[in-house]
Amino acid sequence: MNTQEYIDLERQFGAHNYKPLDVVLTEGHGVWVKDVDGKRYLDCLSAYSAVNQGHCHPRIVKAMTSQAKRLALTSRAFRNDKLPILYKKLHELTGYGMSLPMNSGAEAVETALKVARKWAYESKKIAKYDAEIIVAAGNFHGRTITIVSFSTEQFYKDAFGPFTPGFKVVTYGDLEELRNAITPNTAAIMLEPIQGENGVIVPPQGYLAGVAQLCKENNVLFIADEIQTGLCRTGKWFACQHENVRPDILVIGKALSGGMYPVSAVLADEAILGLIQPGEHGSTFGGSPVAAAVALAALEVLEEGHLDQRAEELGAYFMDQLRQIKSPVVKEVRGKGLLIGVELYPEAGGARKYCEMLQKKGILAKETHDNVIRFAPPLIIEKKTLDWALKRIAKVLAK
Ligand code: IF1
Repeated sequence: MNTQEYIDLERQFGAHNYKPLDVVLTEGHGVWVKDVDGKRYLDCLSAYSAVNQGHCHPRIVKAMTSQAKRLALTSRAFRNDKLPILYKKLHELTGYGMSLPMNSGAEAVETALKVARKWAYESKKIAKYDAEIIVAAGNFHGRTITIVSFSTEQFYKDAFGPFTPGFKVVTYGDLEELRNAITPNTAAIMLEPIQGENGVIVPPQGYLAGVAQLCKENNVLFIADEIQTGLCRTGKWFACQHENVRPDILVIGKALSGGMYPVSAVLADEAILGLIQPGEHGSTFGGSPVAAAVALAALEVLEEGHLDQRAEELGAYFMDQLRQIKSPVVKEVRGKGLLIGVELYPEAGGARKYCEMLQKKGILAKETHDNVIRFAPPLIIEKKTLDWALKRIAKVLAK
């Protein structure tokens, strides 16, 4: 079958909840992917930062296939011999006392919200059910009904009410507004350290540290959604570390499996995560032997390849070179590490068109909102490959 035949089949029988670029991929190794017509592309999206380690990393593939042959799933009704090893690894890497494994990012966010509410009632002694959780305008935390309840993007929620109460929205980056929004009933504030979906929005310097300080002063939990920014993407293991912030609850996913399998987790100390009692929360697949084996390998690849440093160095280079491109359409280049947004002037006619031009030149990138092109290649990318891409990006942006 050729590209068009796959697209037609998908259009006929698949729900139309996406409008992907018209490229049908069939293979991927490292930073390169290949389509069904045999054309090769540089992946500059990394499956929204799930594939930080590169496509089909041999070590993660091996961990997954050998575990799949041995024991794939026990459910949490029985124990398995891989999950404790992952718990220990997460503790050693992050210092958090405990973790709770789930599958998708949205499930991990939901888990963090449940944990924060339980902490509010049992530890902070907020009256049931008065707990409030503060979130930021422009947030993206997933697609469940509770999560879209506090989205500020009408399109994500409009058709899906009634909504879950208990959330309050403040302007991202505005500490004063946050200070005024906190009440004795505030259980937590949940933020992305960089807003990915909102167009790679980096908050003002000192914002995250300020949020952490406000949380401390008011006995409020700081939940960091590092599903996209975490695991080396921004040049540190976690983006909060750019401001020396240690969130009370850390939510991770995506690259926790190197893209091999959905693996997410919520990390916190025992005073918080220890409140969850048997039966209060769970998942059939979360923490399966395959998930744990895959996550362990994915973490080892990040660690041993020093992918945090690579992201920092190559990201600085990539961003600097992007800024030097003489283009009539580029308004701003921003980001951290290898999470980069190139914002175009609205008069340019939308980022989608530019992503399609990049596709023709062998680069896959994805627009976010209308006017931002996101560049987030796997962190294993080499400088010479970035130079290859920059030449082509410059040509496209010159138009
Ligand atoms: C889609 C965007 C990225 C996330 C943060 C939680 C989740 C995500 C910070 C939920 C997921 C996704 C999901 C994907 C596209 C994507 C995305 F374009 F929508 F904005 F990455 F930037 N927190 N991000 O970024 O994780 O449940 O999907 O595992 O189409 O929804 P999930």
